[in-house]
Amino acid sequence: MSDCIFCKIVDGSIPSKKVYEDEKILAFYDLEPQAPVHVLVIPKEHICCADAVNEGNVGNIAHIFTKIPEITKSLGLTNGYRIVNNCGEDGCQSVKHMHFHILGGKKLNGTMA
Ligand code: IU
Repeated sequence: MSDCIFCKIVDGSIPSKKVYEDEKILAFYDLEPQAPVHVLVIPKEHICCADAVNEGNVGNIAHIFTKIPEITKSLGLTNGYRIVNNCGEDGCQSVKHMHFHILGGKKLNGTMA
C-alpha cells in the first residue's frame, strides 16, 4: 500500500534496523522501544490488522509464529518475552499494517490493560 509506512519499510524506501527477513516477513527494532528489547514482526503483505486475517493470508501470520523462536533466540530472549498485537481504535493500533510487538530483556509487569 503506497501510503503505509511499514510497506515502505518493507520495500526499503524507509530504512529500518533489521533483525530478520525472509520472503514473507520482516522483523525490525521499534523506533520508540518500550522495553530493553522491542522488535516488531510484520508480514510483508499489507494486512491492516487482526480483523483482516483470512484463509488467504493467514499463512503469512502463521509463518511469523514459526520464526518467532528463532528471532527471539537471536535477540537473547532466553528467559521469555511478550508478544503484543494491537487491533483497531480501542486496541490503540497506531500503524495500520499488522504487526506483533516482541518485548523483553527484563521481567515485564503483569498487567495486560
Ligand atoms: P501500535 O501497536 O500500532 O501502537 O504500534 C506501532 C509501533 O510502531 C510503535 O511502537 C511505534 O514506536 C512503532 N513505529 C516504528 O517503529 N517506526 C515507525 O516508523 C513508526 C512506528 I510511524
